[in-house]
Amino acid sequence: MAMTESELNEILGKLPSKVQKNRSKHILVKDCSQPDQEIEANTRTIPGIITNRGCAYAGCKGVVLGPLKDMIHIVHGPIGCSYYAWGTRRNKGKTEDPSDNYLNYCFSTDMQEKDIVFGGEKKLAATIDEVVKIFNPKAITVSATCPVGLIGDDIQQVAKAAEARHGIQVLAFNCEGYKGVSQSAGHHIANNILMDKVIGNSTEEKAPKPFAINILGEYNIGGDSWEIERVLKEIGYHIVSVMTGDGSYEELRLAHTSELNLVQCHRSINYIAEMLETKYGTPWLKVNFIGINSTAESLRNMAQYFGDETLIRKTEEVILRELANIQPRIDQYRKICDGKRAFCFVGGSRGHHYQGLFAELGIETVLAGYEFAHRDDYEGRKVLPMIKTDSDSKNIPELHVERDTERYCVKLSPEIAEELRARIPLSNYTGLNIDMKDGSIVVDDLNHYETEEFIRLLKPDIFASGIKDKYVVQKMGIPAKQIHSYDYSGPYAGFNGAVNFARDVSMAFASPTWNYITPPWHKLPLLEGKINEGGAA
Ligand code: CFM
Repeated sequence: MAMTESELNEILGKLPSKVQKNRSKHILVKDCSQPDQEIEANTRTIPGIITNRGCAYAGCKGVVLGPLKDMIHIVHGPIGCSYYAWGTRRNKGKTEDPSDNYLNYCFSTDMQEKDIVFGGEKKLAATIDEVVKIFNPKAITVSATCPVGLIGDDIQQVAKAAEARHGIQVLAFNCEGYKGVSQSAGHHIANNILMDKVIGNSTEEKAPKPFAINILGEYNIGGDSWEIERVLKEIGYHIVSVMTGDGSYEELRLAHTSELNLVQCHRSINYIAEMLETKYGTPWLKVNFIGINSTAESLRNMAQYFGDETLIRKTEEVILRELANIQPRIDQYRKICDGKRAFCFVGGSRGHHYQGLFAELGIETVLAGYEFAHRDDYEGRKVLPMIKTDSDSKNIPELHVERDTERYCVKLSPEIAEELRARIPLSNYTGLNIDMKDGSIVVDDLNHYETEEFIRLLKPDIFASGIKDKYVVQKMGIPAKQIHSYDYSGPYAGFNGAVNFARDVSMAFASPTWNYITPPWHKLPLLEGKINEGGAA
């Protein structure tokens, strides 16, 4: 069931005119006859609107830095910022020596009122010293939360002095929560410093094995990366580093030695991908390891890039065996799922990535979108030159990298590169919009009011989103599939992950719980209000 413009206007019509004007630019009804539908994204949420977005600190420390298991990540700020980020993003990690893995810890300067009044620099320096004394880590990160920027603590200076004292890298990130309009700003801040100070910070010049790759934008949520790596290693790839799921400081330093960079989550890490290409000449390939067909296609594209006959043959062998292994189980679950309709609204990449997996189970995505992605994640990288920078995006320093005079190396001849670009997404991402069906809805920064209204009108069978909105959805009698942290489940990536996802979604449909809930539209009030913009009479 497609949505009409008038139904959309019915939803937006309840809002004050200024808000209506703003929100209408963030929502589109897919019209296949218009190839370049625009959507506004990465702009401020209107104050007062209940958004699902996070903050810059969440994107920097929580998303990009947090999964680096052998570094200690100190949060400089009040304890709440640490506590609520402690273990909630299920980025798993293993180390041979368990004492080299700090993922289960929570390090905070626990700023108090007196630190806000008199400054927190001394406390931060003492925290770094204490951390070194107790744990003796290879490297440390310091992430600033809102008050740090407001009171003007110079964390860069504190980090520099600590580096001199301890002889290890101490990286400071000015990722105060308010630095951008969402966590997206924090991704960019983290990307810049990792690129500037860690990646390539090693004397190694060559990977020890052929087919050396980095996996960018894969965070090992619920073990996703392990399932992807299992297959890649069997095919014959040498994984230099994963950024940053189950990732390590040591591996990151070697990332310049790879021959290809895979990009899973474009939103959070396209900056590093681009900078690696500029500095070392290593192209990146957009992959999607969510969904059976996308996984197979990504593997085939990788083999095409290397163009090695043995690798191509092995890729086909592995795909064939994996498909034979999972297809009977997928077919069983498909019987439960077939014909259902989903909303797929996640942070920055999964709103797109999960649609193929839903389709493989017979589930159609009727509404999708991102909390904080940019226009290129919707419309494709072709819009990059058209994106205007506003004062919020100017807030984040741009890192200008240049070609490394010694290490830059052309990986493909211009003719082969051009020929490949016509066939595979080499250094390109075409975005979410192109894959949406006619009449489906694309919403940027979906808020709670719109969530309820879209559910009431379109009545999806399942709502794939996150922890912030799942209870609202469930109370409306609709199963919610949490695809940020997967609640207690996963992995969902790769071939075996697809079976886990099919099982969990089928369980959600088959649960008798929903029979006990009366959706609110069965008992709606008869009186409806309208906003009186002239004020009360
Ligand atoms: Fe990338 Fe992510 Fe996502 Fe993201 Fe996130 Fe996440 Fe996400 Mo939650 S890095 S943009 S900032 S794929 S934590 S692992 S699920 S919002 S869609």
